[in-house]
Amino acid sequence: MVSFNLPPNTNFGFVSLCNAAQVQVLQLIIVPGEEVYVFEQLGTESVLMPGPTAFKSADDGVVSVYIHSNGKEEPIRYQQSIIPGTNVNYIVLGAEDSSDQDFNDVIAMIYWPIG
Ligand SMILES: [Ca+2]
Repeated sequence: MVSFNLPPNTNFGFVSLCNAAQVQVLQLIIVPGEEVYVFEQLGTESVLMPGPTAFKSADDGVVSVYIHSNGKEEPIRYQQSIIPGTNVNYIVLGAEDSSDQDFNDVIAMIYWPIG
């Protein structure tokens, strides 16, 4: 699981895609135990993991992503930046479900602002 510090009470966008031979399950956690969104999909060719694409961060701004497949948590690597010359913040992350270390089994993006 990885956690990110977004600005509090801010609308943000989210999208996830899978490239894996095993079902991928992603939890987007905004308030642990209270506000958790689950995305689940199987697909090897950048298949959209269907679900909502707009959310709002909570009072603490912390947003966490937990990804698992076959009951095993996946390691996640990510990069956070701002599109140069704008105020568009983005986080792109990749997760690995087995041993080939391509880290594309789930690719997801969080970005803000939206609207
Ligand atoms: Ca892989």
